[in-house]
Amino acid sequence: MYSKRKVCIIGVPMDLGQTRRGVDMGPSAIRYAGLREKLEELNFDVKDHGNIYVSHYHELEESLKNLTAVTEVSKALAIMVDDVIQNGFFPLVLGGDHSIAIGTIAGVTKHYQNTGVIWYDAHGDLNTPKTSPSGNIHGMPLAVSMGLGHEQLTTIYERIPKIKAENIVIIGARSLDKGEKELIKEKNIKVYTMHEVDRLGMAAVITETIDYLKERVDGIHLSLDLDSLDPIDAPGVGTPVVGGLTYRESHLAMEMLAESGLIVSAEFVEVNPILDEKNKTAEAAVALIGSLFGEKLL
Ligand code: B3U
Ligand code: MN
Ligand code: MN
Repeated sequence: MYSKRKVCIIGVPMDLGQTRRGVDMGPSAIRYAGLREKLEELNFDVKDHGNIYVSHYHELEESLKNLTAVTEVSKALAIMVDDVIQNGFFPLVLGGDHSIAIGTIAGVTKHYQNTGVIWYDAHGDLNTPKTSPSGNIHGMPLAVSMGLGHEQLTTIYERIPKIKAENIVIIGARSLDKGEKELIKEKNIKVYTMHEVDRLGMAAVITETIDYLKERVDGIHLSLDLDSLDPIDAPGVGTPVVGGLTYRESHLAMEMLAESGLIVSAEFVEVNPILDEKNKTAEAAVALIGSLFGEKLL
């Protein structure tokens, strides 16, 4: 497990990276599901920084929705994450939609030369304004972190790119747009789609992921989109995609990542309580966070 037993929770009530309202309540739902208690049970020293301020003003730009507001929040989040790491805490960021990863990764990569990223998601989030079918920034954060996309987003916290293509592993993908598929091939990004998860099994996927990344990186950020899970296990997300990862295999993934000791930061995103069934998705997030922080069944 992590040498640091200190975790700092940062909520980002962001819903401007996509068009379905309600995901801004994600941080509250995850806290309500018992996040702090879970971490304290596991003997972590827990601090909760509260939420980053997100405005409710929606711009009506066509190509890149709410660019100004998303940029502002990303900058504020980057500063907060940077500060939290500086103070010796593990940053645990709660979304909010997945556009928040732009800020989280900007803050984390300040502290590592070669950050690895595990992108646990039904989607690739590798669109650029040119390839995006929606103009929604939550479909772009991984591309932005690779230095691709709108300058205003790629230049946050100066370092461009923040993440190298060879330091990324995507797990659970099953809804990739044409431009995303082309980018994956062009940059040779390592992706375990549902096909590979089914063929190899999650244990082998995580073993391979760790072996692949540990050679090249000095820390791994986990970016977990709850829509990676099957909608049966996580109904409260904005863009559910059938045929997803199960609750069980996701727990196994988190347990194996905990054992690796390589995860240095994490975010759990896209929980939308309005679309949820009795806080099931937020509860799944807390349970998975427990496993990521070393909770064992026995
Ligand atoms: N790839 C699509 C849809 C999408 C991306 N991320 C989510 N949905 N959650 C897009 O709009 O870029
Ligand atoms: Mn996503
Ligand atoms: Mn997704």
